[in-house]
Amino acid sequence: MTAPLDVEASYRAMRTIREFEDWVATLATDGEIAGATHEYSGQEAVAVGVCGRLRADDIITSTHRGHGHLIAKGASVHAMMAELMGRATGLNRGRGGSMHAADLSLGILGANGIVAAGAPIAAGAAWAAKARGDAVAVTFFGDGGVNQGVLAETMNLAAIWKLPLIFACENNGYAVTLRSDTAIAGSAVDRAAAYGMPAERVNGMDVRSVADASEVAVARARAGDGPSFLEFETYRFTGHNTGERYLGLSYRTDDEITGWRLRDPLDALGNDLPPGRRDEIDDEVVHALAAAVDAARADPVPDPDTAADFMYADLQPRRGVR
Ligand SMILES: Cc1ncc(C[n+]2csc(CCOP(=O)(O)OP(=O)(O)O)c2C)c(N)n1
Ligand SMILES: [Mg+2]
Repeated sequence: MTAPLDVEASYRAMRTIREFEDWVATLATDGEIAGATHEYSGQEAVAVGVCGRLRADDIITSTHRGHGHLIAKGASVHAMMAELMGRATGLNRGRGGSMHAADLSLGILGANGIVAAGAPIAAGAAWAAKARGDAVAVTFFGDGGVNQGVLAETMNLAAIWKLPLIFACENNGYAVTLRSDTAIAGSAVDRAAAYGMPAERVNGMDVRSVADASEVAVARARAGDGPSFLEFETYRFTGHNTGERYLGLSYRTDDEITGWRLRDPLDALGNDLPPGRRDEIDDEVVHALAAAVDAARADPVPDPDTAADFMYADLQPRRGVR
């Protein structure tokens, strides 16, 4: 038996991610966020379902499409927005931006601009966690990450070392414009199963299904029984990044997008809330995000004289060197 879902908290978290991404699109369009940014809208049930089954001391590694993972793991929306807007108050003092945002105090070992590169980092964190106690690690990656060699290497090590690691594959159907069903030979879950770990395909538009599958995988990892692989079937409602809206690409049909929008994870769960409660939460989230954006706008940018600060960690003196 899996634990019941906290419907209100899960809906609030998903709504917060959606509102954050709507702001990101606006701010990127207006030039208040520099460059293109990858939105997570449509995939909220995955981040919230997985992270809702983690403890504060558990670890995640994220991707280039990372805002949802970070918010679901508890990152401050003000500090994230400030980070994206290059402010000194940002999660990483405005130096990382969307694809390098991290908060080690929350077990967030970072978004990552390199496809699947979070996997070996999570494996190392899982190895350390196993040596210290019973924390677990989750690595998020997309269908594009499935074909990266580093993922195969990491799955092998995780299985052979019985690491407390969950491979959370978000199959949103595309790697940029490349359809996953034309790119992945065989299937992602069959590949994972070949390493001797449980591997399952899960409805990634339904937060309950995600949470239930995650709970089982987390319990297995915490008990010392090793890694699991979960392939979440999901969809990104917007383009590969905020720049795609100007490109007029036709790799997805309107019918396809509309069909997936009918499965919006916020509607699926929002309908379970008592009458009127959904509107109240929506209002609260809208106000909270507007306040976060206002605060970030008012925050200072880093002093140019500090541009070279924080480039290197303070190293321990080398042994034998005085
Ligand atoms: C190793 C590597 N190869 C190529 C890229 C360029 N790139 C950035 S995102 C992306 C697509 C990733 O697709 P997927 O893993 O399915 O994630 P999604 O964008 O769908 O969330 C690619 C090819 C990269 N960042 N890293
Ligand atoms: Mg993808």
